[in-house]
Amino acid sequence: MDGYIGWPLVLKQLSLGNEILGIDNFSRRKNVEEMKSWSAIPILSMKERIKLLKQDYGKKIDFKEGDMLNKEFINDIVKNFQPESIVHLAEQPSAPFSMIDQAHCVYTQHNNVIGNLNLLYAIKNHVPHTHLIKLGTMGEYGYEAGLEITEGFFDIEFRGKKATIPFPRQAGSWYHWSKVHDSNNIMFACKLWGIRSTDIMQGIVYGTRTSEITNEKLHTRFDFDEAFGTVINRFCAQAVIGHPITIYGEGGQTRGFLALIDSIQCISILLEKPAENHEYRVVNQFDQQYNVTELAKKIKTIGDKKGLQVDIGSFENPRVEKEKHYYKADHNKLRELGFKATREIDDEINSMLDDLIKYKDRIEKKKESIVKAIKWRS
Ligand code: USQ
Repeated sequence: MDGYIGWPLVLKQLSLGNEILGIDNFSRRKNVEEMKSWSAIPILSMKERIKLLKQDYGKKIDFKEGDMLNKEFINDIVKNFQPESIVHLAEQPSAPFSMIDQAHCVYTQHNNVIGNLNLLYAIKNHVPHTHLIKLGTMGEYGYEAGLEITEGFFDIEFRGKKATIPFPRQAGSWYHWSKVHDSNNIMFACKLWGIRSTDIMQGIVYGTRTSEITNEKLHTRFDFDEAFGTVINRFCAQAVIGHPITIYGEGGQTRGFLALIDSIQCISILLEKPAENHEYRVVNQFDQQYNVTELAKKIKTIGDKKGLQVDIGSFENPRVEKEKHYYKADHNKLRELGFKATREIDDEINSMLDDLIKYKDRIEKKKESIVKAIKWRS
């Protein structure tokens, strides 16, 4: 509940009148510290956050510190709270972090895959009808095949036989593979035990604001270091301190993107409209697609108008990836369930830059964390 998406999701769900039990082991704060960085926008401690929420929501909000790797902890929580839905965001989310070395690779896959298995068993044992919403990633499909990407499954005719099978996964980092392993495990658990789950293939989320973030105390974290800052957020932080925008290689890498407020909207829709009993449902969750150079140019145009004098740089690509590729992915299911994007990317970049300018000093102080050159092949 302490992460970039978890916190604003809790705010949204409380505002809708739902009762929430949040858990976290604070690994995100620790791992960002390991990168010698911090959230550009200051955030309260969990103790302060809960105190604040209790003023408005009383017993509707509770929090327990604990680790998904502790199977007794997760079993007890699920058994005692008897949740109607579980949103599982508790994973190590950074591809570069997982590529640092063997220890970071193993930490990421152990944390993500075993934590997810512990949760699946807790659901099977105590709340078999609960709807599990699990955050996966568009990166599970990968960007190599040069084919259109469907939502989870596709129809195939092979040697005279027809079948519907999972869309091939070709992830590009140890982190992205951990999400593939999770997806396979969830799909199998749905078949084996008849539990129900929505596996979200989410694109890259950006932004600082949601409707419920109405004052500084309610801000969510905002990372910009090489491991935990994702591309638009990072580029905006760079623009604010006059650091050249770090385009890797040719800059033709294309991804699906979604504003933070719309990511929260999508998860809220999925909570309201759960998968059927026994169903393993996959949704592709993003709004628009852009390549990295298009994003840098947008940020330059908007930043220059604010007098930031944004410089677009070209950096040797530390990753192993295609720098130019075909990209077309279906993303119809959430729209069919009622999702409508509420933000234009230019407006969001504009408000993000305004929010970050206030914390320019904090970004400056940790600017060494922007380029750490975590080489994926070394
Ligand atoms: N990139 C740059 N310069 C930078 C940072 C990134 O050119 O300074 C490029 C990367 O080379 C890459 C693209 O931008 O081609 C996206 O990088 P990213 O760090 O924003 O995103 P990624 O590593 O794919 O991972 C992020 C989140 C992850 C989520 C995923 C969604 O960290 O949790 O699963 O986005 S997706 O990319 O759709 O798989």
